[in-house]
Order: sequence, then C-alpha cells, then structure tokens
Amino acid sequence: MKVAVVGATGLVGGEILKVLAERNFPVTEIIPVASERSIGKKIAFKGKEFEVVGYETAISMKPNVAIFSAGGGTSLEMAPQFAAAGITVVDNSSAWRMDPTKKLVVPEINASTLTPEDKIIANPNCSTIQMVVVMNPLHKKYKIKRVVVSTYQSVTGTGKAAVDQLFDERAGKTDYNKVYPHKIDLNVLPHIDSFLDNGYTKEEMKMILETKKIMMDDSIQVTATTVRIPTIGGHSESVNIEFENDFDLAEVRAILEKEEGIIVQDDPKNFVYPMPITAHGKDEVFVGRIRRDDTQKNTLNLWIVADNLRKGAATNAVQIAEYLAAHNLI
Ligand code: 2RA
Repeated sequence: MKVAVVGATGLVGGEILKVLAERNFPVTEIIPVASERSIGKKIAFKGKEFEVVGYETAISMKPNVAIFSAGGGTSLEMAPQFAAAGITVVDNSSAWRMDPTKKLVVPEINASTLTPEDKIIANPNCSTIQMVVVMNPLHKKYKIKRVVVSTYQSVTGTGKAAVDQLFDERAGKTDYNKVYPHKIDLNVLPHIDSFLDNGYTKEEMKMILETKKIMMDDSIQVTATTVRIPTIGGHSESVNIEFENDFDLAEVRAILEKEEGIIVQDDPKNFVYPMPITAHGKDEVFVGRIRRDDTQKNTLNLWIVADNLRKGAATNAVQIAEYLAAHNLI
C-alpha cells in the first residue's frame, strides 16, 4: 500500500507514522505531506528518511490512502481533491464529521458500514472515541439513556505549541508563546475549542453529536463539560451512564474485560486505576473506578483514560486504514 500522511510534521502526523510502523501496516511507499513551508524537510519512517512533499505532488504519486491530520481548513480544501483522484482519505479534523454524506468511524463499532464508495472517512474527536469504545458494548447489553461526562484533557490535544506553553511556564519563562487565554501550568481551564451561543464549547458539542452518529442512536442523551489540564499523557473522563435496564457490576466488568482494545484497571484498594501517565503511548482505552451510582436507578460511574494522540487520533485512523486494506476497499 502507498500511504500518504498529510500533516506529517505535526504531533498527530508523527504519531501516525509511528503507529503505521509499529502495527506493521503493509506500507510499500510512505509519502509525508505538508504545507509549503515544510516541503523538503526530512521525516523518518522505519529507520529511513523521506522528504516531505506538497499536496499536488502527493496526489500525482497516487497513494491508496491518505491519512490527514492537517486541520479543518486544509481538509475541506484538499480532501476532495485527493478523493477526486481516487485516493481514499481518512481525516482527523472536524471538517467532515457531521456531514451526513460521510461516515464517522470507530472501527470496533461501525467499520462494517464502510464501502469502496467512501472516499472521505472521518475520524472522530479524541475525547469522543475513548468514551464510545467503552460505552458501545454496554449500550448493546443495557441500552444507554443518558450520559454525563466531564473530561480532563491533555495539552497534546491542542498541539505542539500548547505543550511548549506548558513547559515554558514550568521553566519559569516570562516571554513565551501563549496558545491558551490563561496560564495552563498549575491551572485547569474549563474551556476546549471555542464557545457557542448555547454556552457549550465546540468540544462539548462534538461529544454530544458524534456519540449519537457513531453509535447510530439519536436517543442517547449526552451532556458534557470539557476541561484542559496540565498533563501530556492522555485524556481522562469521568462518565456517569444511566441505562434503560439494570446491570450487574461483575457482568459489566466481564463485558469490558473481553472487549478487544479495552483494558480494565480497577483495583482501587491497591491504587490501580487508569491514569494518563500509564496510558501514554498505548493504543488501548483504559477503564476503572467501575461503580454503581446509588443516587439513581440503573446508573453507573466510570473513569476512562486513553492516549489522545493514539486511540484518540493516530491509532483509530490507522485501524480504519487497516480495515479498508483487509476488506479490499482501497
Ligand atoms: C483537544 N479534541 O483535545 C481536541 C483535539 N482533537 O483539544
């Protein structure tokens, strides 16, 4: 497979290259792609160096698949051009996610809906992916009515400049580039992406709307508060789920334990629970603090952590490409 990685010089782009190599995706040729100012830079893949090319050159090289992580504007402009040349695009931005003509895919849940006609496939938002991976098997068994989620999100979700802000502040610098409107080190910002007229942020609305689309169930009610914290390993989420039907805690654990891609870490007495520092660099979604919410019927509390650059972005995108390759869809 010829694989183009669009946005290869960014944080997620770098992770996509790593994940492609680690998972042994059948790459015959890797094409790192970026905007004008990065053309000619060298990118390492499997111990060799490759030169970054521009969009037009990449299209002319006719990759089987292009994994985009270059921002919404670039995706809106360039993805249709790749698709028109017959190249399947897996896009990490929010540009196509809620487009009714595009699939929004988490392979464990809905990859089976993909067909060769899907030329632009959307990769969901990181905080949504890790939540639905855990919720889907429980929804199938007990039917979810309502979800209340609060997130604790890594600065890596914003990008390299935000990681630099955190470490510049930690180093005591006074003259540095500010990505956030406030200090992030030793602070917590109840603010991810821009605010909308309804008082929610775009990130919160992504969790609400994308969940319904991926799980193909508009009846699932989600309310979200998304928060940025000064960590880099991954996103954490406190999730309260009300089901239609009652559940048994041991059965909930058993369902999650046998699910591929989920690791249950739930032994609080021995201080075992998911944390960003242990999820960092891993492809799985970690779940723990599994307990009943005694204030309401059929309601469960969970704590979910995943590396947002991995399952929240690169790994999920590569898994989509793996599915396409395995089913001869590219
Ligand atoms: C964030 N959800 O963490 C974003 C990244 N896609 O800011």
